[in-house]
Amino acid sequence: PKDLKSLHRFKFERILNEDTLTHTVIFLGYLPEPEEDEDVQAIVRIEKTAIDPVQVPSIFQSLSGIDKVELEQSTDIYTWMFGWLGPCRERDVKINIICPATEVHVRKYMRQEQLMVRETPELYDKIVKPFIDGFPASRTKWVENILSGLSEKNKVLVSTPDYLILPDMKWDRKTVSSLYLVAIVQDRSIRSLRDLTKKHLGLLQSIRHDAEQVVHRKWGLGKGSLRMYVHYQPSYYHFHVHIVNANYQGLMGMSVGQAHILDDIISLLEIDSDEGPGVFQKMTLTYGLGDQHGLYEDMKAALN
Ligand code: M7G
Repeated sequence: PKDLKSLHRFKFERILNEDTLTHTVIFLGYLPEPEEDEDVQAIVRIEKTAIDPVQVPSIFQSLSGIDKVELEQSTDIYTWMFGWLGPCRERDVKINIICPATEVHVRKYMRQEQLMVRETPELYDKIVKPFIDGFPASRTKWVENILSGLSEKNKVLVSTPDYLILPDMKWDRKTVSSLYLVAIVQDRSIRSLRDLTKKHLGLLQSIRHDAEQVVHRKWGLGKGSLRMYVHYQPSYYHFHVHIVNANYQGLMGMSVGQAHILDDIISLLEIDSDEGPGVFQKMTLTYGLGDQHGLYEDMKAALN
């Protein structure tokens, strides 16, 4: 099949595979073959092409190439929506807008060189803790808006006095294979993984349990279908857990060093001693830092 006419003769049978990360779908079906009487089996892999930087100015720069949008959510400085590039089409693009964007946002989204750093408890006290304490409350306003019911209220899936579970902004709320939820805790004193102690075991176990229950109830996902993790360093220093479909692999935020699996965190706290500082206050945490990250210069200097 080399032209549109022969493509139109494709008889679809079933989907062999789909991958939301690479934007591909693979069909099994049948196509006519000139020499054969009957149609023959055919595999068709369709991949959405990458956004071409040369085309970007004409289609996207003024955003005028976008024909239609459907607003998904708008909260604080974050808005996300779906866009169509023409009539009679599947929705083409997901559009995330940060406005007004701070310098921290600009730096976060820039291409960056990574440096692996080892954060000892001493470096945490000297460099990282003051950095975290220096963040203005406005940075996590979106979190406060969710916790107080000001935004995304109708999307909350689990609500307890200790935490909420709701769809992450990264998810389209439709494609189960890329399911992405986030659990946000009420306790503002847990700024990051570093603050977790044995006393938080119940909270973490309960988040794990509720996440499993809700995805089973709502989407029929069984045991073992979720990958739950905590970022260190996170972008937002208000404790939250990423809850992702186990089959949705290779995401940006899944790197070794950055994503700490919730089950391991729970296990480490379970075997931790009851006396003195806990394991996360004592351990050296190693992670990659982008050269635009606010900690980069100080942590780099500390390497030498
Ligand atoms: P993180 O580990 O602090 O940073 O995770 P990351 O963005 O580098 O992963 C914060 C998580 O919260 C991310 O998965 C975001 O997609 C998600 N998130 C961020 N904002 C601003 C919102 C929001 O307004 N609503 C929802 N539902 N999720 C958000």
